[in-house]
Amino acid sequence: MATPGNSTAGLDSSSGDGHNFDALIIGAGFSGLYQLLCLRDRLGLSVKVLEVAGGVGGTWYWNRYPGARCDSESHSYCYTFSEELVREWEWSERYPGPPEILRYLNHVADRFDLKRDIRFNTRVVSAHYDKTANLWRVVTDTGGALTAQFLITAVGCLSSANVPDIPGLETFEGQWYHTGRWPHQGVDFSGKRVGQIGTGSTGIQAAPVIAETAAHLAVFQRTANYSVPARNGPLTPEFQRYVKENAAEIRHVTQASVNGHPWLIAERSALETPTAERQALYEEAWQTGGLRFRAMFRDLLTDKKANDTAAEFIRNKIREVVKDPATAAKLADIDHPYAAKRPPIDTDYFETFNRNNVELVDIRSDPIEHITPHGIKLKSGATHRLDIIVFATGFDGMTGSLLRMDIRGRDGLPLSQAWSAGPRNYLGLQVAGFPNLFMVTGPGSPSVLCNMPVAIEQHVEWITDCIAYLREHGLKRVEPSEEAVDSWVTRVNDAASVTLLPQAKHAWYLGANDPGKPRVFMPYAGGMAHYRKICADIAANNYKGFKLSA
Ligand code: N01
Repeated sequence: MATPGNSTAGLDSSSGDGHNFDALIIGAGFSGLYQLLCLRDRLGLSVKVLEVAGGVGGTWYWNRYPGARCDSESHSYCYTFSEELVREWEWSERYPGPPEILRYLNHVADRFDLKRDIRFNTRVVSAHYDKTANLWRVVTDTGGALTAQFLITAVGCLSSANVPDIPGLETFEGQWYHTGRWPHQGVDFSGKRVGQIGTGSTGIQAAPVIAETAAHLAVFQRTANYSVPARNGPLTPEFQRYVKENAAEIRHVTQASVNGHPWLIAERSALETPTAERQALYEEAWQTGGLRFRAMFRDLLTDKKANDTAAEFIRNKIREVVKDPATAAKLADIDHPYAAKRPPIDTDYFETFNRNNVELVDIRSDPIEHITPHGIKLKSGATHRLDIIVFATGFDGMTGSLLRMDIRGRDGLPLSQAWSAGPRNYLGLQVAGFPNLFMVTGPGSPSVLCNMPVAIEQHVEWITDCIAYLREHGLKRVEPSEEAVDSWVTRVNDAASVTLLPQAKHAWYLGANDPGKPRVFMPYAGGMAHYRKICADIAANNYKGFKLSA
């Protein structure tokens, strides 16, 4: 990590005079805030963050839908770069909800005096690389034109809401909302007939809470999904003390683990464990709750037969919980391996279907034909009268927010063209032909397969060190070679292919929820700890695979 106070500001022409900066960062969520702190306070650069929202928080600024809650455990869903910060912040629940995460991020922003360098309510429209000046020229929707030597996208992996193109939506006379753009004043469901489309992590969190006040809730399910109880609750004083006293050990485990969680994947094999013992272990994990379920056996994501044991355990739980056998059968009719799609965790999701005011609508067998002024009509002709439609239909994941900006590299090459066959980059960090552009948790990095703050800290620190290295060596440009990109793309494909992850053909990991998107497995599935080592080795090897120039 670069040393604090190692200021090299002003080596370039940028002066931070309001238009020209050493670095511009897009986004003020977990990534953008920490990137600002590192570049400004550790390297002494002039930096500005451009953020479309009216406050810090990134994904948590927008995702305030009913039941929203992080499914990483709070004591690991935070920064670890400052021991004081870890010591002074107290999480109240096992899984933090948006209000608590937003309080935390505002606390961080205030504590490190970050807000003065963030321009809120400012959307980046375009970012073009000027080869002659070696600058990024950035235009915003507020009319501003800014330049910087370095451009860092900290736009999150799940920021571009995906509202499906269902005919007739414009004729709907009720209200409709996407969970990822939830109104900050909330939505009153009381007395309303609500239709929720989507049963991913979001829909599974939202349905039980919507059902509490809606007159009627119809959940439109295209793909049945696994879920394990979250078992949220207040943290005990003993646990809070444990977190403070063992902060270093917790950090060590999150960094050593495959998914950045504060536990390691067990070394035992599901197939080699006797049936009764295996069932007992699943039952124990079910009672404990949360994503730890996935970590019970080492082979759940690499061996279909091993995975089947977990899948069948969860299907049996669904059949046990849901009283109506026909509804239970539809909920348990899951067509992909467990955890091949992002595994949701829930609070009373399956129990919700035992309520009199909740109905499961199977749109796999009877798809939505169109939206009418008063509801949803299915292919069979069946209609569902609705006052409110909730789209829990996910995001244009990983590449959506990047491609929606008009980013152009050397000689005007649009990023959309460079990525026409899918995201091609080196380490998920840099794209050939786009000098000095860095992506925090971009496609090709572990990102969404990891507890995000762990992935973010690693990326931000790597980028910071790389920029420090350039400056220390009098270098002005960094970009990957085509060969390095080719070999990384192969490595990303190979890492996915030895897992069951690509078997979920409709997962957003593959871009499958967007009809126009190339089908490429986007995150790096080789594990966060392994990825961390690859990045560190490349840096130690004078940034092997990158072209550095004066
Ligand atoms: O989105 P999704 P999400 N007609 O894409 C359905 C993170 N997250 O917002 O599977 C009908 O997973 C789609 O059906 P199908 C987490 O990484 C984190 O739930 O494509 N249905 C699916 O059921 C997660 O993975 C937390 O057949 C349509 C659903 O909509 C990611 O966000 C909490 C449709 C979309 O599921 C995205 O989750 C929540 C259509 N045209 C989310 N289009 C944390 O706690 C889509 N669907 C950190």
